[in-house]
Amino acid sequence: MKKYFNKFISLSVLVIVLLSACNLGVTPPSDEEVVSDSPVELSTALPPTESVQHVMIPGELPTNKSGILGDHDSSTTSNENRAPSGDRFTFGRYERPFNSEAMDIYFPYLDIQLAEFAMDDTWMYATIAVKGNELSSQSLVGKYGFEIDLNVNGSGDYLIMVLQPSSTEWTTNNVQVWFDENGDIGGEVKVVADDVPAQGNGYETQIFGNGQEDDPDLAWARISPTDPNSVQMAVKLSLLAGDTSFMVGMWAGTDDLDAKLFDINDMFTHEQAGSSLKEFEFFYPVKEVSELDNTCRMAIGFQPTGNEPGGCPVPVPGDDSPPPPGQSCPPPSILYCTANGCFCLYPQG
Ligand SMILES: [Ca+2]
Ligand SMILES: [Ca+2]
Ligand SMILES: [Ca+2]
Ligand SMILES: [Ca+2]
Repeated sequence: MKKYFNKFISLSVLVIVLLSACNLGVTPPSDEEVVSDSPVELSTALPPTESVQHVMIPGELPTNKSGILGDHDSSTTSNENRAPSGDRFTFGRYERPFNSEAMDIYFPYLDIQLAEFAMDDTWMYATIAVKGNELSSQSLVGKYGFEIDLNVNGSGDYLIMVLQPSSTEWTTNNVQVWFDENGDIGGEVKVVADDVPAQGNGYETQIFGNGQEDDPDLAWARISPTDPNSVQMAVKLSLLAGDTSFMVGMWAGTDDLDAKLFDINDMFTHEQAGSSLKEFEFFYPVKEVSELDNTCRMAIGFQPTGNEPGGCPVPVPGDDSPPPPGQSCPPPSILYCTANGCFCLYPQG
């Protein structure tokens, strides 16, 4: 039913666009423009009609967040050509905002510092704040996105991505939504690297950003008007088809952040991918998987136990992780806020 409704809306928009185009066609030229009165020339001078008529545009983000999550700051150890922690290929966790092999170039615009998720009646909003460049302002020339695991089984269902956001106005330009229609993401063992690299096709179905979407208003992105190092994405809640409890993990990267390469740790071996941690001496440095950062997945709409596949750990009852003073945690711990409050997560293992 919803599908037909969307089709109806799309058709209506098309009709409106066509009508607008017709109106343009019969608008009398202004006095200065009377060069030719040939109707043939007038019709060939029509502007292209492929620009999309948007009906719904996101506004400001809700102040109430459904989840807040810190991520490791690789700038603290970048002069040693390594990440401080948070890079565990086997478990699908990445902290490698560095170039391949030498790891002597650190990309602050790929280093996630804080991720936030929020919802209102119409939209879900994901915010990714990356490391600021202390020497100069920087362009966010990476890809930024988030994965949604609807049934909390560790296998991502949707990937929303924006490529090189450059505007502080909401735009659908360079925004993509991908779906894993055949459900093969995660391979044999969800989240965890498979023993034998899988031959899956990742998020193979693009449902937005290819010019053939049912809903031209489904997904948007902008750079935060108040923070040049924050990317904001807004996607209609209708994508979730009524689901209210799910997992969300955030990503930043370049070539290796590719819808078809999910899960990345099933497409490469650990040897091929390398590691950004010198403690993993057999795998250091990063090799075929580089210029990449992600977060653990935060629980949205429910209180996590910490056992959700790919989910962020949570303190066990009785654990006295101190509540973060003023929403910041002492390194190397990171902040995690769920429906039940905030705590500091310390690196495990
Ligand atoms: Ca990370
Ligand atoms: Ca990071
Ligand atoms: Ca797997
Ligand atoms: Ca697939």
